[in-house]
Amino acid sequence: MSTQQSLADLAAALAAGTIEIVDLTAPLGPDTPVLHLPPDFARNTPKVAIHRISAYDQDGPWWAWNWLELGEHTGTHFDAPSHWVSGKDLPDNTIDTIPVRHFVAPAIVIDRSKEVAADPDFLLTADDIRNWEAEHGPIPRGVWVLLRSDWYPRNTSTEAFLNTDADGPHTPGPSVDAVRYLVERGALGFGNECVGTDAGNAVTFDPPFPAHNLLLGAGAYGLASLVNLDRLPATGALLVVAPLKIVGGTGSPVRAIALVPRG
Ligand code: 23J
Ligand code: MN
Repeated sequence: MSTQQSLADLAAALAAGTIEIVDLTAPLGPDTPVLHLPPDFARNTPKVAIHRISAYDQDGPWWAWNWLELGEHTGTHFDAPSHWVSGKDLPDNTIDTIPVRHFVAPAIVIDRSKEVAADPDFLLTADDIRNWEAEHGPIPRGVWVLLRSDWYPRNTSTEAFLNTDADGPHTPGPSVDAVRYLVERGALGFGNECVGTDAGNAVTFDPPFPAHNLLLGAGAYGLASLVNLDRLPATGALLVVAPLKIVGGTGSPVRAIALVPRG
């Protein structure tokens, strides 16, 4: 089959609905939960603000438009390698220099929603990933590895989403050995439904924040605050995640979508 035919077949399947497009993006607005770092690190991202410039009024009789106050690491977003000190000297490490071909890539989904329902501190281990591979086959290089936790319905409440008590935040993520294994397998990146790629208590890990430290340090990427992972198959989805081309940016909100075969 010619590559031209492949693309024509894709367009036909999209038109016929045999390939569905699933939105993996949370609404981006004043209610979007943002990360609160531990008190030692007092500077945090502000909440999203959407400022009206005009709305068919005296400031613009024929047009409506807004300007945004928006952190790079806000809502459904992409972590570039330059976000972490471990990735600061890598080539093409800022959000505007990442090769565009990395914005279209397959995804595999590891479902630990039952375990997370029983334990919000759940950590995905390397053995979990190896067990997934025993069932579904080896994870190819250059694919997104997504942790389905069914955490995303909590994103309508900052309190439920961050799930913080006196001991800190309780949200699921990868263990250090899981992240090491993903790097070894050549993953394009890791995606989580929570506010960041790392688990809530990852500041206590060795190294701290392993999904940030080890993946970004290896030139891989992160995706945070994903939604609708329960609508993806374990294998076979194709992700399109296009960040803004922020000059020197360390990350960006994205509109993340998945192409999923149906029927
Ligand atoms: C800065 C420091 C720690 C973390 C994060 C950012 C994120 O989760 C992020 O959005 O990259 S854990
Ligand atoms: Mn981030």
